[in-house]
Amino acid sequence: MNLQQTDPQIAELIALEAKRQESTLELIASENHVSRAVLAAAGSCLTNKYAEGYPNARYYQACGYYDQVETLAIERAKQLFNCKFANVQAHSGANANLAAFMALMQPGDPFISLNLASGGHLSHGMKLNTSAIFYKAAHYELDPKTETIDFNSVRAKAKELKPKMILCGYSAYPRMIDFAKFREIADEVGAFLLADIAHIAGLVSAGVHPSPFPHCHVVTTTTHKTLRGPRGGLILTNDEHLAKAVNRSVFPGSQGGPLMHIIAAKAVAFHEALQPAFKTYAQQIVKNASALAAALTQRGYRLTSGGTDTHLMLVDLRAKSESLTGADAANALEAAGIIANKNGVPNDPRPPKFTSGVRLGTPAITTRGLKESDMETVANFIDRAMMNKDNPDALAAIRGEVAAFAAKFPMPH
Ligand code: DSN
Repeated sequence: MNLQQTDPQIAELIALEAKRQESTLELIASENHVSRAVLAAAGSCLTNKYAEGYPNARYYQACGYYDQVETLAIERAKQLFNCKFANVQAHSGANANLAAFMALMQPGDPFISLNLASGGHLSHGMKLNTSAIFYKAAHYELDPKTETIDFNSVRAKAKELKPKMILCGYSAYPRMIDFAKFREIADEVGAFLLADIAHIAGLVSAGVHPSPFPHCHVVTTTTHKTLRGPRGGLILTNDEHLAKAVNRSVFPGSQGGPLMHIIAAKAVAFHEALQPAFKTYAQQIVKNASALAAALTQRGYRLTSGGTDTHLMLVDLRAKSESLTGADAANALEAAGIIANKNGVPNDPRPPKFTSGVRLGTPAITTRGLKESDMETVANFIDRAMMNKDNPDALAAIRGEVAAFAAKFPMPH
């Protein structure tokens, strides 16, 4: 029996969600639209089996095809990121970070990172997360003027705290990361350097953002953001000893059976990312972000750090309207068919529930085929929606225009 016959309620909800995705413009910087090939692998019979262990060393029988699938995923990941070792089993970015922490540190060891409020991630030492519960988290800062990484602050914190690990890589940081500079500081204090490239992985693999290798000891990422694969994690290194520690930290350290259907889908996504077309795609993501940033600036919005080098931008709404919160803006945008998330800006006086900013990203709309010339239209929708946040009729009218515009850009096949 198919899904429609077995469970019409869930089938209907999935169909509605597909319609929602098609008729809106997805600007959440961490989301994307995967290919049918990735969807097929993720929805395959590989979900049926346990394959605890690693290729050719499993704890269950009949893993022959799973060994081949995982080996393909590993080999493709290594080729894509030009490194020697890959673990493709991490269920998510947070799990990948947990395993990397376990491989690089002992419980109680100190590390430094950028805090969540300045653009970091909750798995980088947010007080309620395992990263802060089991390790000693401290934070370096952004330069208040440039709103970019303050390397004086990184060096000062590193010298003061002698961390076991320095973490770079962020969730809401629009500029390129200077991995070499981080490594210089890590070496000065004898720390490991961990990069979480979850947001920029697709850009890195396409050579549009500098690689964390050879500078970083370990690199973690998700596979579903700019990399355009299934929801999941990935851990990379060039160091054989660390690779073994990472493997142990993933299984049996922090996970049980791998999600083999998702690992197959990761392999498919890596294959797609190795094709020349993906490089063009990644370049277009950045061109679109830059064009959208310029169009918003022209309309009176302030972007933190003055713009973007990547796929995302952080809009500080206060320059346009002192009373417009990130929450208001994101709600108005959703009503107008533009999907984005509220986001704190550096030193945001408003709490995370409201914030003074929204984060916008171009990976998903670029997958749908939007180009720089379309960014004026997108900026116009965004501006009109936010300026009409209290006018439901205006928002409904914009929603209709957005749906008609989105219909011109089909989902990937
Ligand atoms: N939730 C992701 C993001 O939106 O950046 C990070 O895990």
